Amino acid sequence: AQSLEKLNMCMDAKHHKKEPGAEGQLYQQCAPWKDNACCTANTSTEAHDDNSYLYNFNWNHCGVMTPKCKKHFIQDTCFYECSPHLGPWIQQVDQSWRKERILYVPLCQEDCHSWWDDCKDDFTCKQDWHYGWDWTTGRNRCPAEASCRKWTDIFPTAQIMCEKIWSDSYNYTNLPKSSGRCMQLWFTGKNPNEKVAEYYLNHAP
Ligand code: FOL
Repeated sequence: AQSLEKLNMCMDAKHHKKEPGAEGQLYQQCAPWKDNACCTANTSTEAHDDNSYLYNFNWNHCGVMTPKCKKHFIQDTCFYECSPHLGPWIQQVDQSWRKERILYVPLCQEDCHSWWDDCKDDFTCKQDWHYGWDWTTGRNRCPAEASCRKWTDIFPTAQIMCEKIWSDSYNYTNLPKSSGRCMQLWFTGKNPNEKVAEYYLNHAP
């Protein structure tokens, strides 16, 4: 039972619900999770807002992020906040803003590559977006020692971006969506990640 619970649970983090469940409506890109979600409708709306209160995070820290790039960060936010099937990858952490995090979630290759492809003409100043920002204005700015550079200077490959941007939340894989053995940020219809979580729960490392 202890293990079965991992197939349908929410992490103990900043905005997650205690237990997953249906939400009548979730906003735009978060809508695929509406039948079973760890995010509230409010969180799903905020996920789409440039000046969101979720983390006060500023995507436009090196000039305005292009819409085609931003849509992947919105999708990542929906995935992170709404997914009820991350149990196999949830770890305890000692952080001021959350008690649990995800670590090494196997990400489908298409989702990682399309994310990097759509962002590769953008700019950023840091590889790890979890740590080391200047928060003196209340929103993250590049610290003095980190100047804005081309995306590809900071993230030479899709793998480096997907793994490093959220300090190893994701594990890069060569697995296609069709394998059923990787997690999808983008889907329509029934959530395909439930079966993937079930697979990894029964094939624990
Ligand atoms: N998406 C995914 N896939 N995994 C995540 O872990 C994740 N996390 C966030 C958003 N999307 C995610 C949350 N992002 C800070 C920075 C980013 C952030 C949350 C918090 C922040 O306050 N950083 C401080 C250090 C805070 C601390 O650890 O005490 C900093 O130094 O910049």
